[in-house]
Amino acid sequence: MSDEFDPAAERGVASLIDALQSGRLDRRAFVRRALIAGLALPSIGALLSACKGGDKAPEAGGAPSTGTQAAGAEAAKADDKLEGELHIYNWSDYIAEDTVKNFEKEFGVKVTYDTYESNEELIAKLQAGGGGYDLVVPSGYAVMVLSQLGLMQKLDRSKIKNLGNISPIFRGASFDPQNEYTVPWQWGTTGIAYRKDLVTSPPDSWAVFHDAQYKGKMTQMDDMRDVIGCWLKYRGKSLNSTDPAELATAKTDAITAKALLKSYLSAPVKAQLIAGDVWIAQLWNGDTAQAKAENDQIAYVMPKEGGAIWADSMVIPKNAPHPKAAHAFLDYILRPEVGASISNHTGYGTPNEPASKLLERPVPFPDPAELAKLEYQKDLAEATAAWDQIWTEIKSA
Ligand code: SPD
Repeated sequence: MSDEFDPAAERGVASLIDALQSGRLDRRAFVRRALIAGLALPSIGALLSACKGGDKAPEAGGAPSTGTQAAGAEAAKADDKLEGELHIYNWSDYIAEDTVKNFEKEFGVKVTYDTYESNEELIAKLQAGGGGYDLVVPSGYAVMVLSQLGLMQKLDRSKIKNLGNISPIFRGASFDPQNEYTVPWQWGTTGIAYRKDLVTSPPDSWAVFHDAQYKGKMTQMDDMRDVIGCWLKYRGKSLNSTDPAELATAKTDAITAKALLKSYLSAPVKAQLIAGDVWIAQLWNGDTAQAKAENDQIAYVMPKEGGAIWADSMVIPKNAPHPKAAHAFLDYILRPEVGASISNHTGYGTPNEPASKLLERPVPFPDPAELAKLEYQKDLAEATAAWDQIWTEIKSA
């Protein structure tokens, strides 16, 4: 049911009652609007029980309520008035088209939605104190960095009633063992996307980026962790290595590959894969699935040497200006139908257990044999500076 109606009329209690009775507002939206209009809780409860229209079924996720007592409880719940705005900073191509629109409509909150292409971009923005964001979506290792920088705030779990939908696999993660700061968003892997119709044989190793026959037709991601990480995996090392000798070899391998690359490009490479300008790209599984939906000659492979698995989580930055709206969004995302819609659109796996049963194309979590080839990216701690230096040298080679 829509709760859209003329904002000018919203100020009048009479129009609120009219909207409720005519079904243009459901009970929850009525309570929220009535509180915004300055009505006291007992009056709202009395109005709800007096209004015939208030007997209509509440929208999904709301509790059915009858009579003054239930209406009062409903009103009390909604007493925690949401701020009118919410600022979200997320990876590009990582949400369904209607996720934000539906939230704005239901909760009466105006959302500003900006995107980034790497964890490093996000960390730099928050570290510089910029953005004024209420929700951001770092990967696990970046959560650890934000935690050390004191840039996150603890969640008020009492405001997130759908927390029970999170699959046990995604609880108690090493980056948030007590589940105090994060709500998982999506998970995925980093492998190779390729054009079946344009390559001579399907790639099965990171070595394909050293294959001169594809010069100018390949890209690697514009992401320090993924590029250096893949060259470490290529040599049988951990993608979290801090060993100087291993990192030096990874740098040499990366520079050898760079001579054959068209560019370093992350999510935006999809358009070039679809068009056939790029034949082989280091890419995430979900972004590859999005490209495949446009051109079924696109395929994805995890190289035999293995690669990265990651989970990205929503967190509320320390000085978020709209924390109540942020909590409401977290709870909304954890609804099964909302989580499923995001995964159906992005092609990534959902950490939401009931949502996983609603997927159009299920993305099963890797079995133990597959997991053995994969590695989670971890915080590099004091070795971050060395990685930064190597990445700068690769980029400028
Ligand atoms: N287009 C969405 C991509 C999300 C990738 N997040 C994780 C990256 C880990 N290196």
